[in-house]
Amino acid sequence: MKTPIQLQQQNLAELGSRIPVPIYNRMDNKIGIVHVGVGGFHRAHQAYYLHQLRQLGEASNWGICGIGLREADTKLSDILKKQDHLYTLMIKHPDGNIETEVIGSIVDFEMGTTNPEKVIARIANADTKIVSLTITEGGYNFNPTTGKFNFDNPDIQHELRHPQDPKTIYGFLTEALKTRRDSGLPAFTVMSCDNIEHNGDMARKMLLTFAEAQNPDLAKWIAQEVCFPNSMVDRITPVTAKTDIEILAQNYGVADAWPVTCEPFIQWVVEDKFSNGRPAFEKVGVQFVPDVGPYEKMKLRLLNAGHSVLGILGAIHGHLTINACVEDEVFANYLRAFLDEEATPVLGDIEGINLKNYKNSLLERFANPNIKDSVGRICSESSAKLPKFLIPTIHENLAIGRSIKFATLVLAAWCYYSDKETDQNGQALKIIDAMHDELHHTASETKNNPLAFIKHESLFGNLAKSNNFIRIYTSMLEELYKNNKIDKMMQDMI
Ligand code: CS2
Repeated sequence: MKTPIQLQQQNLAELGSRIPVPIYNRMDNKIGIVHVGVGGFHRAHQAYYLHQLRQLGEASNWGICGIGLREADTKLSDILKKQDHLYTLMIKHPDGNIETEVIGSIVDFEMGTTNPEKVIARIANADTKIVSLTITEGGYNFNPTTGKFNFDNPDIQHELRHPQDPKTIYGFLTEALKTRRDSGLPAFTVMSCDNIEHNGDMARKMLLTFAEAQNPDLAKWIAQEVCFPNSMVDRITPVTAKTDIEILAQNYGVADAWPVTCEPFIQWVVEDKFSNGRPAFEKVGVQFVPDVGPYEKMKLRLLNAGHSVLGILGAIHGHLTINACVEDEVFANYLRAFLDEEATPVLGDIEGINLKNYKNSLLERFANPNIKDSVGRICSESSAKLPKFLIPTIHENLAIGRSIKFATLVLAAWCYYSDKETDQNGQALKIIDAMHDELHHTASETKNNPLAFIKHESLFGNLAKSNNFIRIYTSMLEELYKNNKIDKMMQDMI
């Protein structure tokens, strides 16, 4: 066993005999991209693409400065600072092989909670050409049913009154854009990389709504000067486990406090609309297209919704990982039935893509036994995910009188899960959701009122008013509350 070497810039040469390390000079890197919301996904995706580009000797003006806007980001910020912003990517293949590589494209990190002025200055700096976002589906501050900006959010209220003390992405972007406009600098591109349909359009609409309320003149300038490309991003990135840190230290001799693990598959499809230039990402496999809409819809309604189907049903059955779900024939067949009979018919035309192959590849990716993507990660923040991934499929099928049963069982199971907070064997479930308390409260009224849970219009729209939906949903709830086993119910439907 090798004694692990601390991951740090000064040790890169030595580490290079153990695993691949950056061969470019990180120190001469200008910061061209400010990325808000650095989690595992950003580090496995955009930062990895950029790292590959730099390995080719390109993109020296496009270093990344990470930004954290939540207290919870402090841990990663501290770890990255100690490691000179280096981290290891562990790409886990289905055959057990792990490709490891030190990634060097992130070169700085700032916390908006403690250093808001520094963050504003960094975004307003002339070198910054792109501000990219992975702030999660819930971070856009809109009501998923009405699509309206949520002005009730106290942080939004605060920054409207105190533009110089921003809290959310909207406050930081407007303050930095104002500084740029006032000093005659060009705007930057706002590039959303979240799993939201028309993510760029959504970011634009929300930012303009906020800016109009804060400074209508500035809003006009933003509308003219800032581009918001839509994009589809894809790479399954499970939560890093303690064992990953141990494997890296023991088998590769690298001491990294927070490596990132991911699957081999990677995809990024982006609209080529940038206000102030961009790296030549096409050289490392990024697809630039005029309209990303069909790709986004396909990915959200098949992959992400597929995850949620396995996640919620798997959670109450007692499966712990996504691969355990698809190894279970009932779950695999059920997923296939949902994808074929409900998700696909309302996708519309996806030109140039063979959907059958795409769905086959999803099942293979979900089955990767080596990444052990937890059902808990998939179910976390379901209140932000299901209205974007799954519920639109129900609405669209209802409108044309097609099957809704496979998706509806997921909503009934979500109610049961939110009420009981245990699986069907009585094991406690750890539920992570910004709406946890409200969901638990309404779900626990189900016994007296079977429609209590789906009354949240902001999540379910008007499903509670559709007789067709109510009939299927309530009979499923009844079975679940009689403690009929979920796998038996699924088996009977396929
Ligand atoms: C997952 C996504 O969070 C979820 O529910 O579906 O994180 C998914 O793994 C990624 O979007 C894959 O690109």
